Amino acid sequence: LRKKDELAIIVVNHPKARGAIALQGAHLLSWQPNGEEPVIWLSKASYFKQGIAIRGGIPVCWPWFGKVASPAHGFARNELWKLTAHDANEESVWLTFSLEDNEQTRQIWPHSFCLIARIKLGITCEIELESHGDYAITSALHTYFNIADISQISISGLGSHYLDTITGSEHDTSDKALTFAGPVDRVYSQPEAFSLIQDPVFGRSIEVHHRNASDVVTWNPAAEGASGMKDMENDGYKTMVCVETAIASQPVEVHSDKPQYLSMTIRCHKNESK
Ligand code: TA6
Repeated sequence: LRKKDELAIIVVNHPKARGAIALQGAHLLSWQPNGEEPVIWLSKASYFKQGIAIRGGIPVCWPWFGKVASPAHGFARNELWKLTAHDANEESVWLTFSLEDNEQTRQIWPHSFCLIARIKLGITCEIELESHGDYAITSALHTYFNIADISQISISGLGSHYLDTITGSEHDTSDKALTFAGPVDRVYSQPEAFSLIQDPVFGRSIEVHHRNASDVVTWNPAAEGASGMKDMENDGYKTMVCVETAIASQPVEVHSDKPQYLSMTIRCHKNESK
């Protein structure tokens, strides 16, 4: 356990991968499988302060996604979680975190709940979020990926229908892949089982497998968006892209006799020739 400014951070050092997780938010800050460039992007200008969301990594957005209420993306990423279990073998390390309702959360959202996050780090990275209680939620594993150059990557597997949250309009597209020439903020509501980020400069592709997600959200703020964010350096947007495993377009019901699961697996592949 280490401290970065105000936050307690668990550092993982394993023969197959290195990583770090903040107890605030059960927030994965980094994951680097052996022999790879870091896969997860973390803003150099992020705050590490109690109650303030970290910029980058994998924020757990829960019990809502977006700005439908305050705080944006729900309160789970701003709360202090408990490490309840951890273990390791030759292949990976796994850690379990939990968060339950408290006075502060009940003031924001009047429900009792238990939230469990399981994080497994090795040659793949897996996160599973398990919600218990009686309520409806939207949610996301808001993953920031580390890429070489936003103008050169493409993302496929997103499906043909999306809501452009910048303009508020819905679109059908026949584009096989998404590329970036300006701000992008989209909710794809008919995604394939996995998204594929092609990064020709790093010479790799990243598979993001989504489970129990109705949507995949893609986001890059471009120069204009980044300049308005104090916790992102001006050119920070060039080396990040968010591909988010999400329940965003329609809330899901959670019942006490049936927990709700949202999960993803990330895996890197080196291109044949660089
Ligand atoms: O997932 C995309 C998004 O909802 C964007 O609209 C953008 O605001 C981003 O998330 C970051 O949100 P945050 O509350 O962390 O600043």
